[in-house]
Amino acid sequence: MTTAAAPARLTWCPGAEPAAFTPADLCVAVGRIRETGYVVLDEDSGGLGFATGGAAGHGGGHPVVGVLPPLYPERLGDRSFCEAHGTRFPYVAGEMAGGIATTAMVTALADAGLLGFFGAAGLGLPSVERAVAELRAELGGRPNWGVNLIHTPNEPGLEDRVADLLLRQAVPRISASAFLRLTPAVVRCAASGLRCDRAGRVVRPVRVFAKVSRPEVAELFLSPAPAELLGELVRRGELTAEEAELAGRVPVAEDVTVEADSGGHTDNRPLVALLPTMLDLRDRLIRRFGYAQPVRVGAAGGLGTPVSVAAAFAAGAAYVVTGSVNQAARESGLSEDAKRLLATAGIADTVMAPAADMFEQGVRLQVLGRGTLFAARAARLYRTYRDHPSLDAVPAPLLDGIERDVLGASVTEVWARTRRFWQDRDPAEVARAERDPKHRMALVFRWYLGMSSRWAVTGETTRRADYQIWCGPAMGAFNQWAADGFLADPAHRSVVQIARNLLEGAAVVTRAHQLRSAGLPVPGLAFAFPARRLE
Ligand code: FMN
Repeated sequence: MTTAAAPARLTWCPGAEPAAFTPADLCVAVGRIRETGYVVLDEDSGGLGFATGGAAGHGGGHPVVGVLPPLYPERLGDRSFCEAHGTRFPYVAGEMAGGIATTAMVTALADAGLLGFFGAAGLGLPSVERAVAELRAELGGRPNWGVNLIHTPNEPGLEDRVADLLLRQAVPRISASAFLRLTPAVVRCAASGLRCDRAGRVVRPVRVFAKVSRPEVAELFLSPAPAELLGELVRRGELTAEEAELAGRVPVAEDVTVEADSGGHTDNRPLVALLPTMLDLRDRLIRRFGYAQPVRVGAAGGLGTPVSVAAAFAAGAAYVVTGSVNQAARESGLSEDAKRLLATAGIADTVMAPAADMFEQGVRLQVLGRGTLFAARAARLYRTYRDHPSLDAVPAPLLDGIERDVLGASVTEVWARTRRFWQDRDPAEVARAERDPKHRMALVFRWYLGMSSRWAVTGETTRRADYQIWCGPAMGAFNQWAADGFLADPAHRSVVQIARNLLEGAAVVTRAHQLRSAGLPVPGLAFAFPARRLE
């Protein structure tokens, strides 16, 4: 009878560097993410250590109890994300309204293998047209760039015109946001150009990303478009029968970004609670509809440090989306003066304030609360609007205070300016305001909300106390993390260096966690990744 020889045990011998056994040495070793790593045993002490380099074999040296393959930032998310969008990294810089996410930002991201969305919301159609033309000239047929299509229930015509423009100009990625229901415009974006390849797979030349914070809205985007909407678009000649048929087999969006507590519009939900709920919903809908292609859920909201980004990937995010932190980048459209205010934000320096676009409904959004009085002043306007039927009905002392402390002008002057603006943009608004004094009050107060964003963009320092700067807790977290490294200098804050550092750091944090869960004495400091210049 023969017995098989026991396989020789794997051992590791040091090269230039010894294995790391102490907490201090482990802090350094976790950074070697691109090398194969060995969890090794010190037979004398029984302690576990971590080694890279050297030589693994079957001779002397430390016994190897585990092998960790190289860990690349490129691979932290769902592999299909990079394939679908032609990116190197599973990373998106979200749109920022009013052109704060500039064309320069989108181009820099695309050149670095990332994906960015131009911030079209709040801009008139001619400005969006110019931006799209510029991006097309710069980025041509590349897939990794896009533009925001924001739901504008108060201006449905605008949503249709922006959708028309994006499709006409073959913008490859469209980020649909603020939708509470599907509209013909967003379904048309999702279904236009659908065709079948030889293997019978549905091919999408234009891909819609959906940004959602509620399961009921996520479900709409994770399901095929409703037959009635598709039928209507075919009848109108905006989709072919084949496109509509194919749209019935795929979800409206194959990339759904779950937005937790973020800058701007937000439901303030914590990512760790929201993301698993949405991942579960996605899985159930994949089973229900039997999709052949991957459907990805990405994470947004609160991501401003390597640890947060690592946590999002560890929780199953296919990709990550940042927003607030990119406002501090060199390429952001925000004024230098406002960027300096942002740089002082701590984790608790954000507040909720009335939103210009849904002021009348009492919708609020998250803004910077430090160094500006915008939130308190806007709240005063909202309370006044809610409690009075017209400007004439507002008691004189209250109205005087609003004119002096908030508007910085009389309501008569503001109405004259507002009237001129709406006369150009949508005369029906003027007609309505002249019939309905409560609506007139809303338009006057919304002037302040609109201008306060503009002042922050142009750097109108006389109105610094009125700056409206959308910002979530990610910014304070970023400021604290960035204070000690390469990104401490505002000149180093390019959107690409921010992204690359968040991803590189997330990979290091992931490695630190791998080692900790393998039983090594990894200290807390190993999870701290100081930013550096990354090529
Ligand atoms: N999201 C949109 O869908 N449309 C917008 O127009 C828009 N504008 C934004 C403007 C600013 C200044 C900021 C900070 C965010 C904006 N967002 C907008 C949200 C971002 O695209 C992103 O989803 C969000 O900021 C991510 O969360 P974070 O702020 O915690 O990083």
